[in-house]
Amino acid sequence: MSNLSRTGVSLDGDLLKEFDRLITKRGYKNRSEAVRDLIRRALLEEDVDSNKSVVGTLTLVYDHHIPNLSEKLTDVQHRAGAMILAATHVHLDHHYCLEVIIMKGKSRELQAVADGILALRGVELGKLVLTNSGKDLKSHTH
Ligand code: NI
Repeated sequence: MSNLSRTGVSLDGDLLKEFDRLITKRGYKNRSEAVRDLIRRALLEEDVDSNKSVVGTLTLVYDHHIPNLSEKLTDVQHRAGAMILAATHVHLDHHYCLEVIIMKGKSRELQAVADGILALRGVELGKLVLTNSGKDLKSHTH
């Protein structure tokens, strides 16, 4: 980590107690790391709301016996073109498939692709997680 700056924060005692309880529960070793993560998350949300390029993983579970669903899923991904970086498919059981699709692009475009996929009949569960490369928000100390 370069350019390490220190800052102090005034907090109500009860609020600090609640915060300590939360960070212990989440497994943070110290307050600094927890505060850094909260700041990163807030900054990322800002990015995600903007027109900046982000990466996203869409996880979905679907029933591959639904007619044409596999073809539709493939079509959507071909139409998304270069936004789709990779996709992994796991056959969960006789009916269900799990797919994780890794995408890169503007957040609203990724959201649109995800919405299109999640709206297909037979897609039972799905969640899009957006993040960024971490370039602007260095999270590693090594
Ligand atoms: Ni499958």
